Amino acid sequence: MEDWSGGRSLRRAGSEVITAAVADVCFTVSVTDQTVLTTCPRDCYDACGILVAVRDGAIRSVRGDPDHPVSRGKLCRKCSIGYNGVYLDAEARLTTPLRRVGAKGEGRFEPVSWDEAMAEIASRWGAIIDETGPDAILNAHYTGTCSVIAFAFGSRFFRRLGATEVDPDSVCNKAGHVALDYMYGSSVTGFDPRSARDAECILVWGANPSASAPHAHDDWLPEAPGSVIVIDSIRTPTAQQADLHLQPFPGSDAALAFAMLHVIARDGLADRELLERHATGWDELEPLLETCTPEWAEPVTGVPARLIERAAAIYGRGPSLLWIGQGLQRQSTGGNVMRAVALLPAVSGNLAKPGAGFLYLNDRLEIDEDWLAAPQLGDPPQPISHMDLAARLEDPTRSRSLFCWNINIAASNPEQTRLLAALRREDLFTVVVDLFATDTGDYADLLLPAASFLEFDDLVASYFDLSLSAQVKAVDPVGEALPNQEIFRRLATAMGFTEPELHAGDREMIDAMLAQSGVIESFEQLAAVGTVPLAAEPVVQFADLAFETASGRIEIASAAAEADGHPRLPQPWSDPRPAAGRLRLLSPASPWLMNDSFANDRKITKRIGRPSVTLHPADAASRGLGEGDMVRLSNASGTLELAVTVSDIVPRGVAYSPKGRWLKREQQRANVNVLNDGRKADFGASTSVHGVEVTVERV
Ligand SMILES: Nc1nc2c(c(=O)[nH]1)N[C@H]1C(S)=C(S)[C@@H](COP(=O)(O)OP(=O)(O)OC[C@H]3O[C@@H](n4cnc5c(=O)[nH]c(N)nc54)[C@H](O)[C@@H]3O)O[C@H]1N2
Ligand SMILES: Nc1nc2c(c(=O)[nH]1)N[C@H]1C(S)=C(S)[C@@H](COP(=O)(O)OP(=O)(O)OC[C@H]3O[C@@H](n4cnc5c(=O)[nH]c(N)nc54)[C@H](O)[C@@H]3O)O[C@H]1N2
Ligand code: SF4
Ligand SMILES: [Mo]
Repeated sequence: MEDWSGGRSLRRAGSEVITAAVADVCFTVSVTDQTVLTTCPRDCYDACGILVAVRDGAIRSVRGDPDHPVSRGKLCRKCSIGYNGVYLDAEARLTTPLRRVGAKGEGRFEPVSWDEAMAEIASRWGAIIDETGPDAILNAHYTGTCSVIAFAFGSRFFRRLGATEVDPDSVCNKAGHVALDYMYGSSVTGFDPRSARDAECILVWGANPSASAPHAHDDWLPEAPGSVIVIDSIRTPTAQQADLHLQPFPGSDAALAFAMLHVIARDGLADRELLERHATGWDELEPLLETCTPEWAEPVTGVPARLIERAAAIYGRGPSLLWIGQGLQRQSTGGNVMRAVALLPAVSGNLAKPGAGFLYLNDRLEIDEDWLAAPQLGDPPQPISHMDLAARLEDPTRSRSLFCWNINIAASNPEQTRLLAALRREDLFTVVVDLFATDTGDYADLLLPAASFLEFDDLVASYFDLSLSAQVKAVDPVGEALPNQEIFRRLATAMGFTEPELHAGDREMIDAMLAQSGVIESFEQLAAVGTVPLAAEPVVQFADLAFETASGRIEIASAAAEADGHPRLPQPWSDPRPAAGRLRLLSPASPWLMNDSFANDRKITKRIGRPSVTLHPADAASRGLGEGDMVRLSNASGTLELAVTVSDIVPRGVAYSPKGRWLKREQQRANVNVLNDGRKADFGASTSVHGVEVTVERV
């Protein structure tokens, strides 16, 4: 990932003969094909460069751009199959607007025209606004696509409408954002991955790049000169490949962080000058560290004291990068965990110098957020959390319509049984926009076809690398499908909203953003190279040691957190272990799925096989279970039957079953979220899905 710009020539649609074998897909690009350079806009760290071979207006193949610094000619296993499979399958894609004719959930529809669909929405919403107010319309969305316009344009529309937003990040990573905001004043100003060249150590904490950032796993980490430490409750492939793996019990990471800080302070590795001049609260924190010895942490976290000593010594010496995963904070005290882990760079001085810093997510493209969001269009009502969505949808006085786009709540949200029951409400006017007929779509009154990223122009800003890329239209949208933003422009017209912000064209917006960013002059130039770095040289995180907190310093002690009802300082907490007979259930990213996308791809379905749960050999043995046995996972929210895999990649007391399966393709018409009670994390009303506990018994 070192070389971003060197040697990249400007390329345009060309002709070449290339054969590439990726996963189990083989492509042959013929001389008559036109190739289009574009970018994967999914919710993924990698933001791969893509080459699309097009012949006679149809896509022949979608593969990695060999010249792209991240993808290097290779897409991940899921996209190399899915983008050549279900994404191009006109039978699987939605091709026309649909109106429900069957019962809710049944998935029977008839085609209607876009004009009819828009008129129906405008008329239903007009009545709701008159009778109840626009806040009874719920806007649920997330990151189906992360390309800038397709992601952001809807927010302009819903702001004008006055709808209630379901806080998108609350289903994913909100607790972490809130925690890092308290301490550093920003959660999206991460390290520049290119600075790995100056790092003696990369610590990956609660992220699993082998699934969620495949190219970071394949290339970036192995090529980094420093040692790699992974702290993950599961021995993931990234943990297996690391120099050192610490395997704490889920939810015990704050205690582990405190023990590492104990070693760092004890061994003279604390950066007292930085703490004195640029942080608040070190004097309050240091006494808390005294009793948090590695010997104290060993039984609390399950990590041997000697490994804590080693990890703290290597990380503390530095320079070190700390990658803080999103999986880490999906715990009931996930906000506290994030604050505790985020102490490491501040206390050890692994900040503001080459090869040092931390990363949660990067959002470094300089575009005018106010211009993009257009706050002048109206003050939206108080958002609600995805954790409260099922309850809100149960209440007909507070929810009369639901508009879901860029998200498949039936598969990804908590309280699955309760949510589906609420979606069955005849009086809940439901509109779903997607590429496919998802489970959520089956409950829609109107189901609208979205164009895929291969079918329109946009911009993509990686949330890992400091880069900007072009999403370039390769072919016309399938059938009558439309990009999200065009759907919102048509809705604005149907609602009689005339504000120019709601009718801005894609090209106008792309040009404005490129001008604001100052990164490159024109979309043509960007499209020709695919991806450009935001800066020529690796950027040093927080180089000026200025922080956007109230004090302008790193707030180890946070008055803002205290005002929100949290402890002033991060605490050396750890969750109680599950009660006897229960296991902690982790349901993180699958390497074969993108959240719940691709679960309808034929080849991928074959690859992932039947749904399974991985148990530690001791937990399997104590229940008399062996490989392949069927078990029932249960708790107060629901039950799920799964096939057992026995492996010590999970610690004793932990069960692993990845997320993302489609309910309607499962025998039980449920997925792992049927077990998720939607309990909130301590910060940001955010998900604590990795805190779910279950009993496991033979079927
Ligand atoms: N048990 C469990 N549940 C989880 C998680 C977990 O770890 N465990 N993780 C949570 C997390 S981190 C997240 S982010 C959520 C994600 O959950 P979702 O947001 O539901 O997942 P995605 O598959 O990314 O995207 C949703 C839908 O967007 C559609 N889509 C793609 N492109 C477009 C487009 O251009 N326009 C429109 N309108 N639709 C498009 C896709 O086809 C897909 O159906 O799930 C959460 N749920
Ligand atoms: N293939 C694929 N890639 C994806 C996604 C996908 O679904 N599939 N989803 C995308 C999205 S929306 C997101 S948010 C990111 C998420 O990407 P990640 O940040 O990698 O998050 P997760 O996959 O949820 O979990 C990462 C790891 O956290 C570990 N973990 C869980 N609880 C704890 C704990 O308490 N302590 C410690 N130390 N470890 C813990 C899990 O074992 C898991 O290996 O990935 C993105 N990329
Ligand atoms: S999902 Fe990630 S790894 Fe896969 S093609 Fe897209 S950017 Fe690359
Ligand atoms: Mo996510």
